[in-house]
Amino acid sequence: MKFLLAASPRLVGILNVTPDSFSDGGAYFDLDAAVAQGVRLWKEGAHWVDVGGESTRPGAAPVGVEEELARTLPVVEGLVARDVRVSIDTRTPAVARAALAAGADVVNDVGGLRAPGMVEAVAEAGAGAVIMHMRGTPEDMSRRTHYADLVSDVREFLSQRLARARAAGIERIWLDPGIGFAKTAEDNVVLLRRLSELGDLGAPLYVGASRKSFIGAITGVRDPLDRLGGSLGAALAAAGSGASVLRVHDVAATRQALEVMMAIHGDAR
Ligand code: HH2
Repeated sequence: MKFLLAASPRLVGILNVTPDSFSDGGAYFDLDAAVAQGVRLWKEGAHWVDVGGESTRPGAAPVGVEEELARTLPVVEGLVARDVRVSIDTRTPAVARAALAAGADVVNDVGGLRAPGMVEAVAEAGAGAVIMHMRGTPEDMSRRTHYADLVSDVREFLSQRLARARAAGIERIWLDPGIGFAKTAEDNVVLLRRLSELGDLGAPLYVGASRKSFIGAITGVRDPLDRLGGSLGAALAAAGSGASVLRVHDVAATRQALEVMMAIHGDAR
């Protein structure tokens, strides 16, 4: 494997304000606990704290707009008031608009900005966007894992959504292959192995592999909270294949792993 790293990837710290997220569900389902965790991730070196109010684990049912707003908006406000840079993890334009009005910097949309009005909400606010590949919705995506050609499908989707976002005037865009979204465990491994093939689409790459179930499938570790080692392995592999942003639960540990990797393989060596 050949590494050439111009710069260390930026880290996004995950903050799920949900009762049911697959690894941190319930832990920050309280305003004070959520804001404290967001500040902690920021101090550990996150470039953004990604606030989400809807679990997107396989099979998860959608949350209503009012509920998603009630969960996320006070947390976004609390973090912005503490000078934390925030991204909002949502598929819902009304939630995106409210979070951006409250000072969020980026919309992270696992739906790839497909909801009517989402592209406009991001463009009008002058915000950045993460466009992720998924098929269907979290509720039905586990049944939509049959691809004629996985990497081509992901490339085609991302490049079409990128063109649409650029045409609307969105300038800061990251592209995400959607690890764990309508993919088998093997698909996730293939996408990470071939990540560099997405590097010429015209926008930097964003990868979220932290604690996901393919790590359990590889290692046999069942509890997501015990998957730090596997998550670091995935983070380093993604960094070595050109990812510019890594979305992680464990910011301090990932930063430490990247510092060592950069000292060995970075182009400043
Ligand atoms: N993964 C999750 C949520 N949002 N956003 C992007 N851009 N990329 C990802 O891979 C991604 C994401 C799912 O992980 P998590 O937030 O930890 O769990 P849950 O969806 O159960 O809240």
